[in-house]
Amino acid sequence: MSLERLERMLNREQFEKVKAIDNPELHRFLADWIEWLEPEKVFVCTDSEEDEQHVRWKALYYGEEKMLETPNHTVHYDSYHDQARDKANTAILTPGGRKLPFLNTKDRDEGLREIKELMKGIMHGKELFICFFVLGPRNSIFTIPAVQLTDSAYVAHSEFILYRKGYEEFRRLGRAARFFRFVHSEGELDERKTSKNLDKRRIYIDLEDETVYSVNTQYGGNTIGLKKPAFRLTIKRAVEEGWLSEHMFLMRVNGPHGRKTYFTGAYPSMCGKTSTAMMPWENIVGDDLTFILQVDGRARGANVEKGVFGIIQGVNQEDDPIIWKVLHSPVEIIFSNVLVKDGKPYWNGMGIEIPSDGENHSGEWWRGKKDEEGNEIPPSHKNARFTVSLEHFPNVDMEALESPCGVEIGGMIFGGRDADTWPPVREAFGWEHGVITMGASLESETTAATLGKEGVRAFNAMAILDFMSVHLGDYIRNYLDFGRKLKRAPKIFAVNYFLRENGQWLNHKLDKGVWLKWMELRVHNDVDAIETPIGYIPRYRDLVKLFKDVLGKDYTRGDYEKQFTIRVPELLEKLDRVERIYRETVREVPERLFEVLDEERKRLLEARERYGDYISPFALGEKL
Ligand code: SPV
Ligand code: MN
Repeated sequence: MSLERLERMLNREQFEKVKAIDNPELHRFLADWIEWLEPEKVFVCTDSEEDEQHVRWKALYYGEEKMLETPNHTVHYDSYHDQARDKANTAILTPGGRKLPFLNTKDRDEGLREIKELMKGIMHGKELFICFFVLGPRNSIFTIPAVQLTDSAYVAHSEFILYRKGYEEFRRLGRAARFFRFVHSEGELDERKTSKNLDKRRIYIDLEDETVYSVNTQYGGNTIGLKKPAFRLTIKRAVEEGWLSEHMFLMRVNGPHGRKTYFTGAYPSMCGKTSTAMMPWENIVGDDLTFILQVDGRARGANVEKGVFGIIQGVNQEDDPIIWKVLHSPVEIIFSNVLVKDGKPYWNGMGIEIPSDGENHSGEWWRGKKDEEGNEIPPSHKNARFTVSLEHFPNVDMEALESPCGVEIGGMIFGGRDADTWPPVREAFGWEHGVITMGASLESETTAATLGKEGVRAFNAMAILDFMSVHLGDYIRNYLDFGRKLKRAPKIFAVNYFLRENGQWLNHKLDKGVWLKWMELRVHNDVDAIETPIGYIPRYRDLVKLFKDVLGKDYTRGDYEKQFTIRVPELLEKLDRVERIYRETVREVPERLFEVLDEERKRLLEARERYGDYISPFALGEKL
């Protein structure tokens, strides 16, 4: 039945491609949506280079991307008001609109009705791309197949860069495929080829059918189905099935004598996640999303993706030599929302002179140009990005990237943007302590990665709150259970790159390279540490050596003392804030969470009795 409908709607060549997949459920889904969206034509992407090339060309042909001077480089613009994830118009569809803490939910029936209405006939005159990808390495314990429908060749193009092709995987799995579905339309476009009807922008996540709908937007975080839309679906599956789907990078830190130790790291957007994973002397596996499964009592991780949709602001030759080099080589890259002048891309904080006019996310741009609210428009948007495959990075760990069993995780890091509370690095006493006082207690100042005010301290458990799709209490319970099942749990660490004093940063951008090396040593118990009320911190002498070895820098006692002072009043206030959130807003959480927070509070109060409000690491047993 569905096949007959598809045969009517597709040309012979495209029809043969979908027919070759033995999956009636897929056929029904495609037939229903093609009928509904009413595209002028349909293109089905197999895994062939030719089909990928078709998509690349269509992005140029339809004007969603423009060529830059360097071969294989293109630029894409999103509407001036479509530069980040739209949290307000993103909703999880739940039966009866059941409320869940921190989540934007909407009644499922109503949401489906609304989104279908918005999408009826929306692809008139347009080409619909049907693409098949997988999350995780192909044919692995991590693999989840997914099909994307989109009328944006830019979105499809981005996905070819970011995900492993999945057409053959669909053919191999046939009826057994439990696949995700993504339906996207950029809607009507203006003369700049950017989405016009932003008032009708919606991103609705249907957990029941494992389908995400996205409409009247182009910004990647709203539209690239396998990225953040899929993330909501995988979090739900992970909690149901007892594994972890995390907003984490995955990287290799190189220890002494060729030792390889893998770390994951969860940080809210724009808090140093990509730049940590890109430390030039370490090796990247992934920069955004990691699946973690338990195999033989060990936590094993894999990158969900195979490319980077990274923030370009501040990328400069000195601090990010690898990204810089990749961005200046003729490999396939989509730049988005940057300034372009004479075919060259420019961005804020690139460390070289930027032209005083050109084209950017606001259209024709000149220095001093103001937006409707009278704010000066910078050369590039703060959330401007680059999209590139990881294979082009000289420091990628390809073996780990493609390993069907992932890699064993030695340490897990949680980090936020915090001006005054957490020290630059510390280690948890154990899994529970780390999950609760570091992951589940994460707070971070808001950034330009989402629409809305910046610089506001906000609770952001596991840096995942923007993407949460289940009750936070269930998510934390699953986390705690996951650790209990492990014979050897990864060590948990917390970092903070953003400590400030009188508006000045206390750390340099590259100091994180030292924290990573210290954490690597701690995973193998190669150095000891100072026990504090909030976990273990590094000894001064170990950091002196690491600063010298890693950065060639002298690390002063004064810097160490300032950075690693235990700030008891701020830490107690934070504990109170976090506890209040769990008691009053989240409510149903494992009791253990409150016990662990209480234990931490007791330790802090006792320490204050003895040492006062601000405790120097030297007072806690650090000797020269
Ligand atoms: C993030 O904001 O966390 C990103 C980019 O990784 S987005 O795709 O917008 O989510
Ligand atoms: Mn992210």
